[in-house]
Amino acid sequence: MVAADIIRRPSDTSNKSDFVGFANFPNQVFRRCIKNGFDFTIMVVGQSGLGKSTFLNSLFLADIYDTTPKEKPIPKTVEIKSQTLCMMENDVKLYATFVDTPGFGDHVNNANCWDPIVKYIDSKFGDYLSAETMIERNANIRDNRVHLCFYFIAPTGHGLKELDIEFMKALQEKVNIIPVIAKADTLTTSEMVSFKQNILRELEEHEIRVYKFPEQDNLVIDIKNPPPKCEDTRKRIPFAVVGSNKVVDVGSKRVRVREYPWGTVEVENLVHNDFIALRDMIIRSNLIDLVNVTRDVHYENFRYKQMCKGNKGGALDRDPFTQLEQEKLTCEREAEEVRRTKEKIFADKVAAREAKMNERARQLDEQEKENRRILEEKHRSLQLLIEQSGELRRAAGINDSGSSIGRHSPPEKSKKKSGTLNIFNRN
Ligand SMILES: Nc1nc2c(ncn2[C@@H]2O[C@H](COP(=O)(O)OP(=O)(O)OP(=O)(O)O)[C@@H](O)[C@H]2O)c(=O)[nH]1
Ligand SMILES: [Mg+2]
Repeated sequence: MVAADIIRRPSDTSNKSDFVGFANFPNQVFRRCIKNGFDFTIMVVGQSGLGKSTFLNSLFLADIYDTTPKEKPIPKTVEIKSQTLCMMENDVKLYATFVDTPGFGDHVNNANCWDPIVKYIDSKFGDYLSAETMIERNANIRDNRVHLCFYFIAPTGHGLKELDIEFMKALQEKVNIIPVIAKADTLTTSEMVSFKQNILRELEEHEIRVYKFPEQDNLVIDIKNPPPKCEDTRKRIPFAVVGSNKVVDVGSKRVRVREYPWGTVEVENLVHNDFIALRDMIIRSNLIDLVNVTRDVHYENFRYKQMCKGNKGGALDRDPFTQLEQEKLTCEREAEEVRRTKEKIFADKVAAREAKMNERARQLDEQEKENRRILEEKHRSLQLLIEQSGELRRAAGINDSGSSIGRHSPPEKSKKKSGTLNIFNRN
C-alpha cells in the first residue's frame, strides 16, 4: 500500500477560495454529539457486601444534591437491577445506566455464579444486534451495551481469591473490566501498597485481560478545572475506593463521608482513597474509549460468534433481500395464525350459540308435549263429564232441550258411578 501524500491546506482561512472546509469536522461532530447525547452503561460485580451499591450511588453524585441530610441504608441487592439517569453538563447529555448486581460468594458451591452476569451482558449485545440488523432500523439505536464493569475485590490485604480469578476470566472477553479494591478505609497505607502490587502481579500471572487505560495524555477541555495528571493517576491502579451514603456540609461544600470514632474518611479526597482519580479516569478521560472498545472489540466478538452460529440459519448470513423475504414470510405466517385463531373463536362461539338454541328448542318441545298431554287429559275428563251429565239427564227424564220426559229412578249403572257423580248427589 502506498502512503498518501499529505497536502497541507492553509491554516489561515481568510482567503475563502483556498478553504474547502473539512477543518470544521470537529465542530460538526461536536454538534452531533450534543444533539444525540451519549449512552454509557456501568455495571458493578463482586462478592456480597463489598459496597457495590453504595459506590454506584456515589459515582455520579446522584444523592449529593438531595438537601435532606440522611443516611439511608442500602438493602442487599437480590437481583440484577438497572437504572438510567439523563444528566446534563454544559449542554452535553449523558444517559448513564447503572447496573447493580447481587453479590456472590455466599454459597458453598459458587461454580458458574457469573452465568447471570454473562447472560445479562450478552442479552444487551443481542438487543443491539437485533436493532442493527432490522431492515427498517432506527437511525439512533439506544446503546444499552455494558461499557464498563467494576470488579470489586475484597480488602483482604493478601491478593485475589480463586473465585475472583475465575469470575474475571469469564467476563474478560465480554466487557471492559476495571478491578477496584473495595472498602479502602479498612487497610493501612503500607498494606494497601503491597496489596495493590500483589493484585497486579496475580492479574498478570493468570493472564486476566482487564481494561488498559490508553497511554495518551488527557485532552483537557475544562481549563478551569483540569483533571489530575494522567501519570499520577496511573500509579494508583488498581484503584482503591471508599463509598458512603452520608453527606455532610463542610463550609459551603457538601461532602460524602464515612464517620468513625477516630475520624472521618472523605470519599472525594485523594489522600484518603482513589475514588476521584478513578471517576476522572473514566468519565473525564476515557468514557469514549470505553465505548469504542466495547463496540470494536467486545461487541465484534459477540457479533462474530453470532454470525458463526447464524450460518446455520441465523439472521446474519442472509443478504437483505433474503432477509426481507424472510420477514415477509414471517409476517404472512403470523397473519395466517391470527386469522386461524379468529376463525376458531368465531366457530366456537357459533357452536356454543347453536348448542344453546338446540337446548332451548328441546325444552320448548318438552313443554309443548307436556301441555298437549295436560290438554288431552282435560279433554278426556270433559268428555267423561259430558257423557255422565247426558246419562244423568236421561235418567232424570230431561231431554236435551231441558223438558221433562217422565220421572224414573236412575238406572242401577248410573248410581254406581262414583267420583264425578257425587258432585251432583251432594246437592
Ligand atoms: N468500611 C466501609 N464500608 C462500606 C464502604 N462502602 C459501603 N460500605 C458498607 O458496606 C455495607 C454493604 O454495602 P452495600 O453497598 O450494600 O454492598 P453490596 O456490595 O452492594 O452488597 P450486596 O448487594 O449484598 O452484594 C453497608 O453497611 C455499607 O455502608 C466502604 O467504602 N468502607
Ligand atoms: Mg448491593
